[in-house]
Amino acid sequence: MISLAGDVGGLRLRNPLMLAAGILGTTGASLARAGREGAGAVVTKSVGLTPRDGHPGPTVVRIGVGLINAMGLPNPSYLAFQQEIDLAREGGVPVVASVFGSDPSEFSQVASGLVADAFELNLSCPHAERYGAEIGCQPANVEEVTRAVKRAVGAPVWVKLTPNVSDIVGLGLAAQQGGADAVVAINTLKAMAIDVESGYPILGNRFGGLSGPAIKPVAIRCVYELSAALDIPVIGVGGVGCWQDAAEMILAGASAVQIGTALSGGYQVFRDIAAGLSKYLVRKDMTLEEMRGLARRRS
Ligand code: RRO
Repeated sequence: MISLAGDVGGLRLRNPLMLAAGILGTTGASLARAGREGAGAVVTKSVGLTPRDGHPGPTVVRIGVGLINAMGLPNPSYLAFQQEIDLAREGGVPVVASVFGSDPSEFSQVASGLVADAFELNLSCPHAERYGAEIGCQPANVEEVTRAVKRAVGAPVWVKLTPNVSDIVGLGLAAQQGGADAVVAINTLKAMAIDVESGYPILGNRFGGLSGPAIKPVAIRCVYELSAALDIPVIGVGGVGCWQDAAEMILAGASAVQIGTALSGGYQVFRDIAAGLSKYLVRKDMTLEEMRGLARRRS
């Protein structure tokens, strides 16, 4: 089988497929299992300074084209999370800690309090007051937070960007300027669902983040624009469920691909996508490197 191994954002990966943040990323056991089942790296659920219960339920609603979640950053705090990262390492692949905070100093305190193979800065959760996209929609904030965490930790720093802006490239350039080793695009799209019988919004938080097949074209567009403008790698995420979706991301310019909502179909998705990509590369007589960004060169 053709090799899918490569270097991405400061990490050596056996394949470019990762478990996305927020999906099966709360326990070391489920993260380790993703590694054993074929992921090239795993990203934890986002953790912050203090424990949070998250938003009131319902926190997830399935709609025809994906899921809308409003979990609300539930987490046990970074102080209780190192043991899960250590357990996750038993999966045999790099473990990326997703961290959030309300300002550069909170982000730095959380990241420097954890030992992980890399950090993914959540500057993009679409529905949490004082966190995520509320600060991450301003390029100056993205740059400042990135620079502070880069100073505070020795490991690679990735920045996960929000698509809920008119100019995601401006955010990517800010992350790059702040010293990011990669950007991750995209987090969920701000969304809402209403129950027509009761007339009530379905989610406890009313608003949530849309993921799954519906957002893939938005993610592809963002990866395409970002990879054309940035010198650092772009890691694509959003609606990838099969090898063709992953191939589309890579053709748009992604150096790696994260998989989230599709895990509802089981961990097998990693091996299925890796096998499909390998066969595609053989059929096209191409390397992964040659495939990356091909759609840009053909436009
Ligand atoms: O916890 C959440 O509700 C959540 C997060 Br941190 C995020 O980054 N994206 C999302 O859709 N939900």
